[in-house]
This record gives sequence, structure tokens and C-alpha cells, in this order.
Amino acid sequence: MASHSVSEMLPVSLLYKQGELRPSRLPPIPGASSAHNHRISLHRGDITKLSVDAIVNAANSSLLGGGGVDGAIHRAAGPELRQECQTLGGCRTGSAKITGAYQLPCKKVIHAVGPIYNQQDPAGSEAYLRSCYDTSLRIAVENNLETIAFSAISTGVYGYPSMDAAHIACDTVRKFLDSDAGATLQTIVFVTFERKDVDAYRIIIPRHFTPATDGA
Ligand code: AR6
Repeated sequence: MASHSVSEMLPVSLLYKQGELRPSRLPPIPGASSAHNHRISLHRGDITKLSVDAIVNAANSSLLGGGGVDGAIHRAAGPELRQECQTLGGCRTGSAKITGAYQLPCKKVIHAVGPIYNQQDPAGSEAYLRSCYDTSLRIAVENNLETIAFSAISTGVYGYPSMDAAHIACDTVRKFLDSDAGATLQTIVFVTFERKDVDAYRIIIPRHFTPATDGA
């Protein structure tokens, strides 16, 4: 099946102009702005079809594959991906490691290990999830990668509530783009798959990436 290039993924600025995203009625989150609306995209579909510089996998600490998006990425990349992952010695929760992409249309895969959501310790889960996004962004910059697509880490079998996870994803990405470290990143794509995550991002994105005065 055909892959999708970055130019086919609409930035938040255009989604506002086309009325596909609406301003939030809730108060904006402190630090929210429209400064990055041309660099943030929202895409619903299979992340394995995206021809971006890097896709971010929702892996487990073995890095040896599994179900969900991890399974889809390993299937589409082919067996060489698992062979490379076997050399990495696993990965701690909240961290990430980079590999080649083999048969995938992207250039690299960043494997992030999200937390299993802990209802007894939501702050601990949040710290791990923030660290996944932050580490993945740093790895992308270190490897001169400019376009990066995130799966909705931990919102599947790891049980992270979609609204909370979308808030952490948007907050961490916005802060990174606000910092000098984010200057070289051109496009960050939030990839959603299930309805619950599509809905969550439509609500959460406008609270962090607010429409500009010209509506974009
Ligand atoms: N493209 C984009 N997103 C997808 C795709 C896809 N092809 N398939 C699923 N999703 P999950 P987790 C979404 O369960 O919660 C694995 O077994 C899905 O709708 O894949 O971090 C690993 O090996 C959800 O929003 O990852 C770990 O053991 C998101 O991807 C464990 O699951 C993440 O769901 C990790 O659990």
C-alpha cells in the first residue's frame, strides 16, 4: 500500500483554517501558543505507512516486538529489525533507542518504552511518559532527523487514559519546540489509530497549540 509523505499530513494551522480543528472553550494551558502550529500535524492511520524521518514505536523493555503498533512495525520492517533490536540490550521504561527502518518507508525507528499505567501512582506514570517523548525528541535531533511521527505511547494495552496521555504528549512536545533544542525539528506528527485517541487529540491540541489571530 502507498506511503504518506509529510506534505500529505495537514498541519494544525491548516486544520484550523479548514474548520477541522476548533478553538478550545476551556482555558488555554499556561505556555500555550500558536508559534508551532505549522510544525504540528495530526494524522489518523497506520504509522507504518508514513515516509517521515522517524516513527516512534510504543515498545516494551525487551525491544523484541509484541502486539499493537509494535507488532505492526516489526511485521512491516521485516526480520532485520528484530535482529538489530537483539543487539541493543533492552531499554528502560521512560527511555528510547533508535534503529534502522529496513522495509518501512521511514528512515529510522525510535523505540520508546512507555509505562504500564498505574492508577495508584499517576504522577509516576506521567514522569515516565514525559520522558519517552522527551528522549525520543532528543534522539531525533542528535541524529539530524527533522520529521518525526509519534504513536500514542501507552494508550493501548498499557492502559494510559487517552486524554491524559494526549495532554502529556502535547505538553512535552510544545516545551521541546519552545526550547533551543527543538530548533531543527520541522514536523511532529501525532498519529492516532483508535477513535478514543482521535477524540482526545482534537480536544487537547487546541489547548496547547492555540489558533493564531488570523485563524491559522
Ligand atoms: N499505527 C498507529 N497506531 C497504532 C497502530 C498502527 N499500526 N496499531 C495500534 N496503534 P499499543 P502500548 C495505536 O497497545 O499501550 C505491545 O505489545 C493504539 O491504538 O500498541 O504502549 C508492546 O510490545 C494505541 O493508541 O502500545 C508492549 O508490550 C497506541 O498505538 C505494549 O504493547 C499504543 O498501543 C505497549 O503498550
